[in-house]
Amino acid sequence: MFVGASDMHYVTSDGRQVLDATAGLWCVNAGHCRPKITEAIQKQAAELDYAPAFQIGHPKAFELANKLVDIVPEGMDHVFFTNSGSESVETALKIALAYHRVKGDGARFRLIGRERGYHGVNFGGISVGGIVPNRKMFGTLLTGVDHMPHTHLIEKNAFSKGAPEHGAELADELERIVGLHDASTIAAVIVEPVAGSTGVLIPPKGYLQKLRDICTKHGILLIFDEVITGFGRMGTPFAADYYGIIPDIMVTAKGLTNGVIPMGAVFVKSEIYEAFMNGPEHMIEFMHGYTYSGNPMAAAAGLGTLATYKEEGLLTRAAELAPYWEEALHSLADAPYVIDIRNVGLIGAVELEPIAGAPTKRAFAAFREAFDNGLLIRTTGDIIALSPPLIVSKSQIDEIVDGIRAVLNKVD
Ligand code: PXG
Repeated sequence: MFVGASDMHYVTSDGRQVLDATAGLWCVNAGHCRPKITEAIQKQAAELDYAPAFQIGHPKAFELANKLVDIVPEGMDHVFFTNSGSESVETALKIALAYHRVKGDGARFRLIGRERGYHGVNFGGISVGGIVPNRKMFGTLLTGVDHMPHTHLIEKNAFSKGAPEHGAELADELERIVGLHDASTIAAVIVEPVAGSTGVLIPPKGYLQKLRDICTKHGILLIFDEVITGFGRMGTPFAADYYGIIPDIMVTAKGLTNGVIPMGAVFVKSEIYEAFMNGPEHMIEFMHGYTYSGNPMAAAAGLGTLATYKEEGLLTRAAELAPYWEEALHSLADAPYVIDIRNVGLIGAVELEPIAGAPTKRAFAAFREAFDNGLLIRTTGDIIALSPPLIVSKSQIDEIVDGIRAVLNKVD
């Protein structure tokens, strides 16, 4: 149980400090309980608690939308607010389907995801996602979905620093899928630029550009799910900036409000927005929206968060720390059980050899041991995933790495 938090640390119910190596769940990018965000929420709660999200507006939602458009990749000019990453994913998939339809291309109904992809837990997201336990319990899911292979080639790419060399050819699988179904039936491809939840799978050199080229060639929308990679995690504001590849739709949440108030945002290119704006004036253009879309408190939290990022240079700070982070993490190569180490920006993963017949057991033991020693890590399968708040210091990076080494020396 956590009962308090400040900057890089949580406080447990028994009064211990725990160093946060995961930014909560990849969301507290500016660190905990930051004053600008706290004050913004407090002020908003007393000023305007709620305004209807349909027909009525309030200034903070527009102010936030305009500020966001200034920092997202060029051309992503319009924003749709949601309340989570999962809702952002559903929103993006629905925009993609409806966009083709309003253009008179409604035969494009297929959505393509990827194995080991994570796009939240709602029906669209688990359908395009590629996590078997998240899918198998829930019936037929969305129809008309296909999946590209994942890019985790550990035999060829283990211990790569930054982008792995091998695997760009896996993007050609999209051509195979297009060949199977025909491009005229495919609405969109959705990928995480860097897959986070399934253990930090970094795209091989050239892979994302190939996806972009194939989508462009066939008139398929490319959706980047930047719920984890957005808001400075890569050392650039978004992974689209890091890779120099602009998607057609971008999905965000988490770092948008520093995790403090639930909020997500979906960004689209102008041509997508304009395709819906056909009037008449009194009609709804896109039949989708949430009671809490652009909620005043969330908008205030978003503005406080963006102000904090700007003042402290946090959307690019990870780029300065990335070389140090890379060296520190890779120093764990000789620690017990380590079979791969991966890094990009301020994201890292240490993959462990599973205990034979008991997958995840070793990593779970490592999580508990780390927690007892005052370090919060995240584990998924037998992978330790790391994503500290972007305010982390070099000495705290050392503390994280030394803590993991001590844990691996201790667990069976
Ligand atoms: N897309 C991506 C890429 C995500 O990582 C979601 C969508 C869904 O967001 P919401 O806000 O609906 O949870 C996510 C969420 C973990 C972990 O430790 C990651 C997420 C959520 C919970 C745990 O890997 N990512």
